[in-house]
Amino acid sequence: MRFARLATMAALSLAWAGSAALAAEHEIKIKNTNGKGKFMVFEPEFLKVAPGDTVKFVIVDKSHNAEAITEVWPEGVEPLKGEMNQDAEFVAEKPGIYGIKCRPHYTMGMVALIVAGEPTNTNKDQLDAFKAPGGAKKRWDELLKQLNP
Ligand SMILES: [Cu+2]
Repeated sequence: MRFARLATMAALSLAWAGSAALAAEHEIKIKNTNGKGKFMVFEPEFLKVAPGDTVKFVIVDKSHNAEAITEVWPEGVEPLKGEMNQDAEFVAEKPGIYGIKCRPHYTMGMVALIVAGEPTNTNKDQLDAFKAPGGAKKRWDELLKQLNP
């Protein structure tokens, strides 16, 4: 009994060390077009990651940036604030839903949604309260459909 418990704890700590070591890096491209009639896009615009993973934004076309939609951003995680025409990255340290926008094209719908871990036990209340501005609403709603297929 006692041995079994020790073994379980050892297995758990190994699993924890393993997941930290395996933190992945994801890439989202920042582009003028996806080549399929959609303009001012993050590609991909919806991404599932594991907590602790790094998400990197890569400038393909100029006149864009990537930054946090602070209304939809897990508490305690430093909001992303990429400069114009600069690659940027953040670590999705906590499970939750991370909203991303391009500042100049926000109201044109240049947004992305990143989900770290299980979305149901996180900042979903933020998401429910959030209203995407102007022309961003249509694409935001499309992203939400991917969140709750
Ligand atoms: Cu943009």
